[in-house]
Amino acid sequence: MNRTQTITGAFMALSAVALLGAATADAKTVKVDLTAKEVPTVIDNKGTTQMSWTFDGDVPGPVVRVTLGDTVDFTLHNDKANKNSHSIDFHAARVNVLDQFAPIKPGETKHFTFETTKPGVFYYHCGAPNMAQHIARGMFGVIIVDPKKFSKEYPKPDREYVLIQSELYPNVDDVDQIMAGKWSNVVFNGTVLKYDPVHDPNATKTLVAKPGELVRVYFVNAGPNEFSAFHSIAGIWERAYPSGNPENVLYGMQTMTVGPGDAATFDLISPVPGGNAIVTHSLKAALTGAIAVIVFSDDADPAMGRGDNILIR
Ligand SMILES: [Cu+2]
Repeated sequence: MNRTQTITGAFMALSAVALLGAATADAKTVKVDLTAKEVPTVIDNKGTTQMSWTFDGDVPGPVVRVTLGDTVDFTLHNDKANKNSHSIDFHAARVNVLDQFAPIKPGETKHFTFETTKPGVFYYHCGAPNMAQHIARGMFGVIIVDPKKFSKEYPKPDREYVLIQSELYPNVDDVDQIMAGKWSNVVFNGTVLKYDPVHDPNATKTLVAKPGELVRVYFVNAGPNEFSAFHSIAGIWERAYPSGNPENVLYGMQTMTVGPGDAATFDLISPVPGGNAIVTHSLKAALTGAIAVIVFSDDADPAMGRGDNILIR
């Protein structure tokens, strides 16, 4: 090796160290605690409740949000008042299903860490048996792994919303009914027509944005059984990103299939004031409850679709 090669080699080694330093310097460890709670939750705009199984008492569970490269320091608590074992399955994690994702009994805790290695929008859910029942009763949520930077193909949004599709079953104690897929309603964010005052006069909320704003929807299909044909009535998805990965960019999509257990990110811009209706275009599902209205107006509440208001309770 001559002197130039030696110096070049040494420089490259130093550069690699510097790059590694840069890559890890801003990576954080994010502590996440979730508690499995068996509690009643509201399933329609009239206030009807069902005996749900939840993360932290809400359906869906809390939004977990980190940046690519962050380490999630996770603890699951199974509330001692519960009657059932529960677990966690993070689709953003690469671990051992028999260890980290194993169920724990009421009163127990499970702790593990994982590094986020892919950007995007990922499902999390309980995986305790019968898994279909634990999901149908409400044990699901989303973890968003933001990329380190925006790009031309993945621009900074003006507003962000989370929508999670799932099924409601008439009798959540009836595992056979759930396994047969005999749901009564397909819903977004746990409630029938939660953001649809057009079809349900008891609905009080909609999603909002201004005309021309870039609205980013993080969509999860929790299932447990139905596919989603995700569509914006009177809109066109500007871009769609399967699994929410900025490298998976599709342009000008009208409808995109998102299977149970999958997730995707969708960008929407309305050039005009008025409304779009976000649905699964599988109409037997939409017309039982999976419709969310987004209202575009110049006086759209600036607090909506930002910060903690990306999942509207
Ligand atoms: Cu569970």
